[in-house]
Amino acid sequence: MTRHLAPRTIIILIMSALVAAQSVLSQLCTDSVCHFSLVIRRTKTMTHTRNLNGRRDTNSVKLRDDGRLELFSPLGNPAHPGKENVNGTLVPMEEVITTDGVQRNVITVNDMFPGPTIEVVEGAQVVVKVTNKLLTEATGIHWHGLHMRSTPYMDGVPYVTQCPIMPRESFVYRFNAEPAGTHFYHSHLRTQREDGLFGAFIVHRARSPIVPSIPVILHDWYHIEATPYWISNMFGLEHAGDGEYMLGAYERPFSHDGVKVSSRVFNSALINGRGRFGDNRAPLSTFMVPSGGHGNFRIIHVGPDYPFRFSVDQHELTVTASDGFDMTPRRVQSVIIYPGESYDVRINGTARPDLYWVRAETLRVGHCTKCYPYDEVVVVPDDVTEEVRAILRYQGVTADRDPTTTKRGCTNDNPCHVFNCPFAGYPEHLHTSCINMNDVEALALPSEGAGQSKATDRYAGHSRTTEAADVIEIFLNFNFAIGSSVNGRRFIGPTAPLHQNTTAATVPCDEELCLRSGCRCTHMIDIPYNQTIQLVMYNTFAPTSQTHHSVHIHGHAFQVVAMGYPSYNKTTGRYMQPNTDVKCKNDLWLCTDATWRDGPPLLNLINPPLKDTVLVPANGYTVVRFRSDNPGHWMLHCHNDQHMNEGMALVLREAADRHPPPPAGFPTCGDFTWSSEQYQSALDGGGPAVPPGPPDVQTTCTAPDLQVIALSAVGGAVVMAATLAAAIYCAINRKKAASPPAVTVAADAVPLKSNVGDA
Ligand SMILES: [Cu+2]
Repeated sequence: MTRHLAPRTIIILIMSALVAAQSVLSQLCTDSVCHFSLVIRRTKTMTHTRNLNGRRDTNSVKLRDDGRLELFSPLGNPAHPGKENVNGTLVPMEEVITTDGVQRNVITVNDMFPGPTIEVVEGAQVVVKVTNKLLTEATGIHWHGLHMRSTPYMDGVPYVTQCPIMPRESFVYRFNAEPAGTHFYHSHLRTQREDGLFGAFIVHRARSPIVPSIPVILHDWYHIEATPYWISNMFGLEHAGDGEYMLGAYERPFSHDGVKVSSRVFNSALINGRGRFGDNRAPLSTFMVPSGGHGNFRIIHVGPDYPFRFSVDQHELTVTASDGFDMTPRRVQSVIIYPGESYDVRINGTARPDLYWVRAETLRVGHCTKCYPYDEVVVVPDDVTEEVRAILRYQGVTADRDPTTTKRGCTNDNPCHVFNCPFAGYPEHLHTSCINMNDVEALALPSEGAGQSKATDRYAGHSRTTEAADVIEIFLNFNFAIGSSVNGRRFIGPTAPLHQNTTAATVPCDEELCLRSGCRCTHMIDIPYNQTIQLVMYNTFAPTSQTHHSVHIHGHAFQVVAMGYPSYNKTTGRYMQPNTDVKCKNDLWLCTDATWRDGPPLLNLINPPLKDTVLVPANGYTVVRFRSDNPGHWMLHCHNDQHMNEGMALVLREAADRHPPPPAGFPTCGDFTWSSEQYQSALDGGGPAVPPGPPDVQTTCTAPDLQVIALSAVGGAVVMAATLAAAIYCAINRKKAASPPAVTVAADAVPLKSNVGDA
């Protein structure tokens, strides 16, 4: 019988004896059933609301040169009663969502940015009522890193696991808090996460004391909201040329390995919702650490695009876990974190009591002067800095100023170590070495069985064998062959949750077409129950493999059993030749069918690290394993927002015959259409008596998908051909549509031959 305890949710501002964070509100619940309420709405940054004569008065806020915030109103003069005392009035920075000091619209959760941290104990039943108070947008919250065992329809992916939550509606999520560790929640509806719909979700290990910790939420930040950004770039992508907010080819940032970091115009970044644009004096987040003590930081990258290298001046980081899973601690100077990942790090207060810079820098070292082909890129170092800072303050230090610290140097005698590099190493002269995820060992803990995904062959030893009876190996190509895609398929999301089994809600993949020339479809891969699934996620075959990806799986964690890197020039750190372990079986460009060239590489099956989001290096590959013991529809996608939305995603339909049905009354949704006969029957007063028939013949062709993609792909040279192809496509479909049975023309399985996209 379910225990219905009175909710005893404790609202606390994290102010432990050990460590304190800036303005991150935590909701800690240690009960077996925990209730939370999240209210989603939009607001504007750099505004302040005050009570004035019994009414709420909202004004813009100006950032002064000294970093303080003052109210501002163009109406602030004696001619406007009630506004006389607006201009120049100082307001506490805690009462303002400042982001980077530039005003724009954002999404808040419970009026907070980032949203409140949810903290529960492993095994608790978590009940979250999400209320959508957005004006016109639907939403849905994904619980990133939680496995939703037995409740896959609670995974929070609109149109995949549930209907979107419409404006004014609420939806109650109810699920088990498992596994323990650092996770987060965020909108999974298109680009909504970028605008602020996120927060940390901490699951404390059962039967262990709750150790105070601080979420450190990283976010690359843009001065244009996600929707207009997306419209602009979709316009660019679909009409040849780059979007308004995309960098031109010669402006794009590159990392040491000669791989492009991003195509987005970098504005700024935020740590727990705060940063600075340029050299302005916007308030920054501050973390406190006791001298001689330590702080436990839970770093989460919720942002859409740029990876960050996180460090604290003059301090070592001890990395203890990633994506919630403990690993053998490693002491490093910095950790690189990609969108969707989390890292737990301990920082010891061993330096002189003072203020120190906390830094999250992008991987930019320069830009390209020869940008194509990707294996011949020439990168020229530049002094463009892309970073966000926060402040580490030793307890007792009261100085009200910025830190003046610098990073410690890396020398031959005292080299630096970087955790989770996307490449094999740094240029020699930097005296910096990489610890890659395949160098990492999981830390076995007594409660491993409960908290960590039921790992496979965990103590079986290193192996080259994938022939075991229950290992199913699936090769997945992430190399941008036709833009953001997996195995030559750009994902088209369904129009109704998959458990509804609405045939018309998905666009089937034309396998022959997808293999031959690429396609757009609702890409689903069936995996049987209770097998070891080995995913080989490869990103090879230049010239298209020009970016690293961070791939996230829902419903599982996986073991990272192997990673393969390209070859590098040791002096410069530059990429030279792609890894050749994976061999294409068909078209080299698309490579929708692949295998191992000489059998699988050495797989670490002894103590591989567990993660739910992992790097797939450019011109290399990553091999992961999980046990298919959690029936459901699970997204697998790149956590770069643009890549995902362009189609670098698929659904794993795991144990299709064992999906638990959603509870009675679970919302349903989907497309609606009706026929002329039904319409006539309605006019005649017959109403719904006529059974639903086929919809009307569609006479307007929807071929632009074909046309615009071809246009964007290769530019003007094929404009005429593409236009002609589209015309033929329309003509054929009109002819088809004119003959019974009538069909709608869907944008299905459109042939693609493009290298558009990326970002
Ligand atoms: Cu990606």
